[in-house]
Amino acid sequence: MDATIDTKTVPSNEDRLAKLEGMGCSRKRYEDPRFIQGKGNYVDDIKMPNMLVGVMVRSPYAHARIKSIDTSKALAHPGVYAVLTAEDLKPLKLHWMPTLAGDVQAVLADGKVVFQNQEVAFVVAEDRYIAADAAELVEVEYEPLAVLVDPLKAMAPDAPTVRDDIKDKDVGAHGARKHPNHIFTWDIGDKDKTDRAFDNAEVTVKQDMIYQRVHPCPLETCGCVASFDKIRGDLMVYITSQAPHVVRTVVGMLSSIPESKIRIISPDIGGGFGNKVGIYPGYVCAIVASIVLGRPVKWIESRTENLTTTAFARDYHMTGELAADKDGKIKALRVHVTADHGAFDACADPSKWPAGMFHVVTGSYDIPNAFVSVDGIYTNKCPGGVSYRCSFRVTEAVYLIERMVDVLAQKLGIDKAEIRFRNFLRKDQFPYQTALGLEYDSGDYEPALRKGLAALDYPALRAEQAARRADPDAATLMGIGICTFTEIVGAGPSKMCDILGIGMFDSCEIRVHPDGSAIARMGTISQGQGHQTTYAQIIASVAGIPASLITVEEGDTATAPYGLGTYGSRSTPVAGAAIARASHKIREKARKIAAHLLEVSPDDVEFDLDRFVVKGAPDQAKSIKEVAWAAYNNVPEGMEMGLEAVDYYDPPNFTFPFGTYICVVDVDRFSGETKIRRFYALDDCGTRINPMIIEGQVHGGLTEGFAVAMGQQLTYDDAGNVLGGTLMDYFLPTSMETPHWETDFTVTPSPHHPIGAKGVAESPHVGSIPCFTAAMVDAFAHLGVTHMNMPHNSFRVWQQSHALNLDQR
Ligand code: MCN
Ligand code: CUN
Repeated sequence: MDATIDTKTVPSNEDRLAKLEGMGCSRKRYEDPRFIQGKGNYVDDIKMPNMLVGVMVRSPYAHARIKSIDTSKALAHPGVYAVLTAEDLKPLKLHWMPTLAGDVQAVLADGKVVFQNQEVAFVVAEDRYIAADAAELVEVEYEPLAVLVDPLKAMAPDAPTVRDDIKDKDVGAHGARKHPNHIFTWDIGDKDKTDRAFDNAEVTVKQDMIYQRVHPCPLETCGCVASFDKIRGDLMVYITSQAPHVVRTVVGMLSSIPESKIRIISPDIGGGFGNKVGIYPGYVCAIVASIVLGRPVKWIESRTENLTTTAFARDYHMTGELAADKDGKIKALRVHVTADHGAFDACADPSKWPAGMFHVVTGSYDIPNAFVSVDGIYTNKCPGGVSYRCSFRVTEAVYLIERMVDVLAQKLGIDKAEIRFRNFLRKDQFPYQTALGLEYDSGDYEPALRKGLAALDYPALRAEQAARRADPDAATLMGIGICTFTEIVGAGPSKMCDILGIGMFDSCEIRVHPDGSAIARMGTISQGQGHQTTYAQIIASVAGIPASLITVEEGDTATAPYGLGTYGSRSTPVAGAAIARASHKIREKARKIAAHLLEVSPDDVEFDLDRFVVKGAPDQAKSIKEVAWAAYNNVPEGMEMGLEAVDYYDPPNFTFPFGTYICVVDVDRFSGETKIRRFYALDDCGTRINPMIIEGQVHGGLTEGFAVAMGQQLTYDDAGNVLGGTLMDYFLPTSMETPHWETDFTVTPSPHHPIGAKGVAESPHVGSIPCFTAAMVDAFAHLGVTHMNMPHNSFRVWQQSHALNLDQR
């Protein structure tokens, strides 16, 4: 089969095209009626007969030795069925579990606790209230230890040791360890060549920046309902997972139950944003409790548990350096990162990449030399996660390069748009090998930036800004931020990306029924992205079956083909390709059946939207509906009956969506209050399947970007207490705070994807955050400010104004 499927169809018949609702159509979301009416089916909606509920006992200390745990009072409480501690899990060898990053993590604290709210015991009772009351009765005696919260101090000789269990191991999953709190050093690029380019450079710039610790905040927290059938030996788990098949494999590994006897179901998921990729102790405890008690056990996190114990993101302490000539042409990039991974390295990255896809850090620019070094560090903070609407550390990478380009422009006095034009990769350079070993598939950056500058009348904005700056009495400062990012999504080629040894392919299975309707199943799982709507559109365009007649089902490992799940905007680049190819297989079989019915050779039959037509004889045709019926009673001699297809797609490369974002802010110089005057987001994700869903994804991603840039931060005090464990303290923007978004697009198809599509869902998050910072810094740039760390909340901005004496009326 050709790598590229020709889906250019002649809109010969508008009605038929409209009925198909194929690619390019803003089909209304099939999911919305159930979500809008509160008819979704989330994990906490699942109620099973005889179900018990588990609640975690958690550590108030960030670092402490456990001297004793007394569970007797809790066990004596009426309605309590079990209290699990590490001692109970030891005989099952389940008190520790492997992490996706090659480390181990305590399921329940074994001897000491290493972060605040760490899981210490699991109380199982008749209902949640009883379990919560009994959890209070578990008596744990702690001996507090010195706490390590600052990753920059972690490698000091006298730093407290976070991980006693591995303190003497001098090799970890990613190579040599230099200190008991050191996880890995990951280097990429040519250090000597890069150093030489710096030595010989006309200009160099250097900037430290902190990408603060944040947390994705899905409306639904994490949870599961585990149900073990003692008679049949079957385990069924309803779970909030972005990767149900991976969960099945991991549960199989941990429990020794064959995967054929494990069924993992991710029902409706109330947002994921990377929070639901990892495997958490609560899941393991609920499963163990169900196996031990022979009854279904539910575990659902509270909001605070979610914010403080599952899946942090960022916490990157970065130093960037650029070497350039006097005209601003970049010659080299050098980066060092200290990455705070918390107490266990439970980051959900493809196995071989301890810093994810951070090496996309050369961005949209032609940078001949680059070297990156990342040190992963243990601290007394929550482990896990890493992703938050970001394809594995891309957010950090884009932030760094976009900030550095601005810093260089400022040093040279070159306009920030102009310096980008001087360094952009040109269209004819694709496919482009970056200095850090990636091959960008396609891109066309210059027209995107030109379109953005024109849409906002950039020269007029700069003129207004200059006038504002010249006025000593102006109450507000004005800043213009530009971000011209390149994303990397679609993990990924199995030769580069795996999870626990399983290549990161994805899958699609389509069955066409006799009446011409169809069911399609994929290895991905929607958490709000609208896959049931858009996947059907791909099938409609390629196989000619109206989208409204296609049922899309995901998330049940008993029915869906194996897939690696939905995160890293991989669904369209990977599963989307499998869908197109499976649809194409359906179409080719249908063509043969049609030719048989029309008594001509298959070569003489053309596909036309939803039917097959004899070339040169348009009145001789068979609709896909007629062909579907024939597939079950009248197929050519020797052909198998039925009309179905399966495709497992291992992508040859990632896809590289890109965009131009421009932000205009007005900052009150006396109070620091900031208004986002305009935010323009141009995204290029190749072939667009559903423009309305893309716009919704962009709005959501921009809103999360706004949240991170302007307010979100998980702060820890010196004792390791999390400050910001509730939504009173942790900023979650509502429609009241959220600015108005202006969206735009260009289309540069991916040359290797069967329908030319790239992912889009994370681009707005990745691209907007540096854009907000750029705008904030730009407001103060004429005063020599080159960088401001996030979050840019009023207080911090006021501090900035204050330091510059701007708040003195
Ligand atoms: N799409 C399209 N045309 C394209 C690309 C995408 O029409 N060229 C459509 C897709 O068909 C799909 C949606 O846009 O319906 C997103 O597709 P894609 O970019 O492939 O991303 P995924 O489906 O893999 O979604 C994952 C991504 C991630 S990683 C995070 S984080 C995030 C995001 O999706 N979490 C979300 N968007 C979210 N949206 C909601 N509502 N909830 C979340 O938890
Ligand atoms: Cu990166 S957060 Mo999304 O991959 O689920």
